[in-house]
Amino acid sequence: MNKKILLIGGGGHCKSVLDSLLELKEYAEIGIVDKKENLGKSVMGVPVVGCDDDLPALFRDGYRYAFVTVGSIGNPTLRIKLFNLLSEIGCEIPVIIDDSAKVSKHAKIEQGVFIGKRTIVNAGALIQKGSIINSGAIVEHDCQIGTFSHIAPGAVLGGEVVVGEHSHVGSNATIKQQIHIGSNSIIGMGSVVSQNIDPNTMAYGNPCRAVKKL
Ligand code: JB3
Repeated sequence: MNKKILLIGGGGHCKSVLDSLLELKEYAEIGIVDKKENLGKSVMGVPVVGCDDDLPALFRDGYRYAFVTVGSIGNPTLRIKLFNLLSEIGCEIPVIIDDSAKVSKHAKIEQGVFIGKRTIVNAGALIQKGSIINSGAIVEHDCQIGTFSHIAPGAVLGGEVVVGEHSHVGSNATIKQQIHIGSNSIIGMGSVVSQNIDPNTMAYGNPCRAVKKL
């Protein structure tokens, strides 16, 4: 085991990912990349080894793997920018799945996806690149989660739900089977969604209703 990995962003979401990663024992060395002012600090005992400008040099130093650990609550722009930067440098961007998650062998999980503690991802689901399935979320059979979306803690998606790219489903929201949530949309926490939600829409409540265009 001589694999080295960088986690990009050393805040709250990094702690969630790091906790899973440390349990997996897959990497010999872990380093964090954050803003310049955080150089020399550490997160859960893991050092901040550089900032974004240092990424090419760190790659040459043997950090061949990297993972975006900046989270997103409704705006994934920074996650996307950092993911693209890692791809340009040539870093291998893995999938990180907490060992308490139950992910079907018949689900497809693309690169850069984080699947947190006590989640369920059932057969036939497709989780596209850069998405976050956060602690305790349930993504039922045949769901599709678009790129860089975030299914927040405890959200429940019934079978064949489709979430477009760059969208956010808030904590404890419940989405009825076969519902489509458009791209770039935000579903407020605790919402109960039984009708399709358009792209670029913020919606919340029970029943969930569109409240503004984004
Ligand atoms: O709700 C949950 C369970 N998790 C939330 C997660 C999904 O999103 C969490 O509670 C937060 O709301 C949020 O986590 P995140 O993105 O880690 O936010 P924060 O705790 O504010 O930490 C952001 C970190 O990214 C800080 O350490 C910043 O210095 C760092 N950062 C900001 N911009 C950056 C950049 N790091 C790098 N490498 N490059 C940047 O451009």
